[in-house]
Amino acid sequence: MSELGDYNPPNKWVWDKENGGKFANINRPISGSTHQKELPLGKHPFQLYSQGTPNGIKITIMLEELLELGIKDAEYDAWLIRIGKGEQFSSGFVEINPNSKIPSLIDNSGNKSIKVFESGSILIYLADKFQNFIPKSFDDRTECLNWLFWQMASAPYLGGGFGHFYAYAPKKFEYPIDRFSMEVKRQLDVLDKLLSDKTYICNEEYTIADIAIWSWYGALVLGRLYGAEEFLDVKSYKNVVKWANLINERPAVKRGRIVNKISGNLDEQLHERHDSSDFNEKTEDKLVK
Ligand SMILES: N[C@@H](CCC(=O)N[C@@H](CS)C(=O)NCC(=O)O)C(=O)O
Repeated sequence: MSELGDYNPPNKWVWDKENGGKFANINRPISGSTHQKELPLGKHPFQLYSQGTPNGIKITIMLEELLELGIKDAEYDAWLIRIGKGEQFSSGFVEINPNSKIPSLIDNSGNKSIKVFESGSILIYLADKFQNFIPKSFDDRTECLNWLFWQMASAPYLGGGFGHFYAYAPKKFEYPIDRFSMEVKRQLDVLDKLLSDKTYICNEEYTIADIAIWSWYGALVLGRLYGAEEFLDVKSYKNVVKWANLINERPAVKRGRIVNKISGNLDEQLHERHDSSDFNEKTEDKLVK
């Protein structure tokens, strides 16, 4: 790999398998499965195949929020897909999501299985199905979806751009870190201004837009992403911090954010969730090795 500034792109790009970086062993320029393996199947209506990343926890938070409301039909099995080990490239996973990204969901509650992938699509699917966490009026629903899609579009800057170059790239390069810090701080400023006169993203109603944005920007300002609190001066976005702390206290969020999580403190990891009682038995023995 060349130093920054030394690279002259060849006429045709070729795949360098040894290019280093945290995800070099799983990144490939081709789609499809790498190995034959069926996905496990549990007893609940929803089968979630995921890892507790910011995109993954959007769904476990949403399902826990629905269960918190007493909606038993939202019961789910959360199976761990270790993306660092390439489990998203199994034949079973690719069958539900040809794009090989977590989270992916199967709804087995009806006559036929429904496959749902892309975290934003899954959130809308669950919100529409259970008529919760999405505004009822068309105008308010549109505003909620504006912000949900804003988040979907911002994640590649925060995660794929800033997070990748600040935390994961094999070397620190000023140019990309600078470019993506600028954009992430601009997005934090957008949120800070938005939240200056409202409790939640869409006024006084807690919605899937809050769930999606909290999972990324909430985690960032609470110091849980990339160790970048000081670098990005996250505390200066006071309205975002206040909103993030408010959502952090929700019981469903406390549960949902640890499901399928395999990093951090052991008491904040529940590798798989098949029953509400799993949260009480969160011991080392329950961790999937
Ligand atoms: N837009 C997708 C992005 C999903 C995504 O990037 N998932 C990451 C983890 S957060 C993943 O599965 N990475 C594995 C890989 O890239 O091979 C969504 O929101 O569902």
